[in-house]
Amino acid sequence: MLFIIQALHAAVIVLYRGRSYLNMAEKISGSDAALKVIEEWGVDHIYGYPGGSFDSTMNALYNQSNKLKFIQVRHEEAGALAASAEAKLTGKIAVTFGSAGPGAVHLMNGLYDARQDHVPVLAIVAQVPSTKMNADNFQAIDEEPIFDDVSVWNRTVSSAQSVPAVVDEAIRQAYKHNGVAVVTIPKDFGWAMIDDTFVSNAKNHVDPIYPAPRAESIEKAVELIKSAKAPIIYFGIGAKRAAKELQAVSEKYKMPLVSSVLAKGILEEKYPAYLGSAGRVAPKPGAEIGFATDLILWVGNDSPFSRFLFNPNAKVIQIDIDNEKIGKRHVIDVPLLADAKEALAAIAAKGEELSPTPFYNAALEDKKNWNEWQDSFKNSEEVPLRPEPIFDVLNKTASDQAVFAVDVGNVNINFERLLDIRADQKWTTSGQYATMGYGLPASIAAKIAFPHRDVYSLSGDGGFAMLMEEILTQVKYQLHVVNIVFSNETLGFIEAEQRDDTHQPLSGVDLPDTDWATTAKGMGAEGFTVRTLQEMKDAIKAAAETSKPVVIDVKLTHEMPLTTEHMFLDPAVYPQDQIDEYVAKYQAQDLKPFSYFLAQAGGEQAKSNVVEEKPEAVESTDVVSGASQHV
Ligand SMILES: Cc1cc2nc3c(=O)[nH]c(=O)nc-3n(C[C@H](O)[C@H](O)[C@H](O)COP(=O)(O)OP(=O)(O)OC[C@H]3O[C@@H](n4cnc5c(N)ncnc54)[C@H](O)[C@@H]3O)c2cc1C
Ligand SMILES: Cc1ncc(C[n+]2csc(CCOP(=O)(O)OP(=O)(O)O)c2C)c(N)n1
Ligand SMILES: [Mg+2]
Repeated sequence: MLFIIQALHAAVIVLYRGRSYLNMAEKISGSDAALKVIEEWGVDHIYGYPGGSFDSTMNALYNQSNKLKFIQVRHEEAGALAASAEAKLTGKIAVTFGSAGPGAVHLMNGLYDARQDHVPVLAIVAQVPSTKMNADNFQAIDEEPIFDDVSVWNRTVSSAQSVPAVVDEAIRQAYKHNGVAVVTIPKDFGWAMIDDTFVSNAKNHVDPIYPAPRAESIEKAVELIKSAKAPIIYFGIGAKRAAKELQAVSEKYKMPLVSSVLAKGILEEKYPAYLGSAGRVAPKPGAEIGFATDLILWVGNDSPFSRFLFNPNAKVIQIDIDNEKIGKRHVIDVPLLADAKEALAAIAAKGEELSPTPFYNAALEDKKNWNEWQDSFKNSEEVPLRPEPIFDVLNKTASDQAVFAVDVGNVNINFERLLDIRADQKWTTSGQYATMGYGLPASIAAKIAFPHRDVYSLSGDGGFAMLMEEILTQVKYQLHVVNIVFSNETLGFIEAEQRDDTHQPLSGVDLPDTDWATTAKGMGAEGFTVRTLQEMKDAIKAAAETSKPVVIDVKLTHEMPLTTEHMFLDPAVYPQDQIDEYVAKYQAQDLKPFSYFLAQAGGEQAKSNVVEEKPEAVESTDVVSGASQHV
């Protein structure tokens, strides 16, 4: 009996071994399997910073360095910001990582940037070995809860074998929800050898299809446009594939265009009916027009300030692909749940062409007046320098393919107003999250994603100092980025708020004069200090002649940019002494208010710049300009 049992047992073992021999898969480490999936999604580099808990994945990065390049940033925040910027610039998922504990926490600021600007980013977060988790060990923190808010999807891998499937799922979720997916991998799962059987379907991934507009809604929209006296188009980044259609609607129905800040670049700056953005950073025509309109065609725009920037009584037709956004920022009359390109094309195809109205003609004249005023400072020899000559040099020397990585501060105002963006140029900033320190990491991402384009980072002296260690990353990878620092020895954007909004004594905004050129040289980059227009021209020329990263420290005026939020120009609204003070402060003698051009064009004075019922939250808001809601 015993013999029979032993024989059966032996037979089972032979059978089992035979089966497993037949099915035997190749083995791969958990971390190698994770990286293989990332590569299959078309990613060829990954930003991060090593740590002991990430050794297994660093080993895999070493193994696969011919397919997946590791970009060693000098702060995990910069890696996450670079990934976010790259996703904004390319529309593709970008990947970043941090080691357990502090490395993970450092990622947070950059991940929030991706969250707020709705771009797909994968964050791989290391964790101590599974056997050491949850038992008060070195660098062992409960990572999942801290990533909950920032992410659209956030999981800790629970077995080595599932690592590749979980990474694949994370990428799908990041694309689906345009946000941050976080995968936390305990160190031992990264080392463990697993069956190399996972197959990703990345190459068959498809973009979503958005609903077509309803015919009856298009008809209603066209009727409203035709009966309006002062209709405008207000578009956002959601219209990025619809430049032609925006122009078609504008030209057919004679509607001036304004945009969100992020939508700068969808239309070329020189397009005559495009008045720039609305809001605090806006040029004057873009800031004024919203209070003179009676109908807004609101396209792919979710700007948080927008409800303060327009006549609250204006009618609104809103186009958006996301039903959560419909009616969110303004009371609306016609919802169009549809892709911007399709809905605009349908509107353009529908009605008869209209003749230019006094309102439309006034808008074009307003833009001309503003451009001439800005241009009058282009050759200014004022010292310390005004921003206009600096941006004039950039407009003349940057190529048609240039990429601009814009930090947060007054540089947003100056870039918005003074950089004459061209069709093939690209730019990025930290839009809704608005984090200082964005410029340098974003420039690294731009140069890596587009090595043949000329790349500029533009920062204030506050923003530059926040992540300036990333010059070392530019040096390490020989990234020829031209970094321009606008040194005004103040946190200017906040100084202006303290002066103009809250009327308080300046508090905590002053910065010391710093020699950024020497600092850059100490890090292995080229450095130039610019105090005059000629020095700027020389520095840009020298920058083109080196392959090293370059830092150009522009010693800028301490004066703030002209405020279009608290704009005292219209004698029908403001007392003359207030106008005189404003004009003298900003050398604005040649600027005329929109009402002047409207009267010239034979139009009626807009009543709409008087807000009939002030919303509660705008108690301190200037009713004509929609003053600051920034904090
Ligand atoms: C210092 C600073 C100051 C700023 N000041 C201003 C300011 O004064 N004015 C200003 O405008 N911004 C300002 N910003 C930027 C601001 O914070 C927001 O980031 C920006 O206004 C959002 O722009 P958006 O609505 O175009 O983009 P998002 O917020 O990304 O919204 C895009 C919208 O488009 C929709 N969409 C996407 N795809 C499509 C499609 N195919 N068809 C139709 N709809 C689509 C989305 O559902 C969403 O509703 C500032 C930023 C900084 C850093
Ligand atoms: C991380 C972070 N901290 C604080 C702020 C608030 N903030 C917005 S702009 C700004 C000042 C920017 O100063 P600087 O970089 O010198 O540019 P400037 O406005 O002087 O040109 C500050 C403090 C922020 N947006 N991000
Ligand atoms: Mg500054």
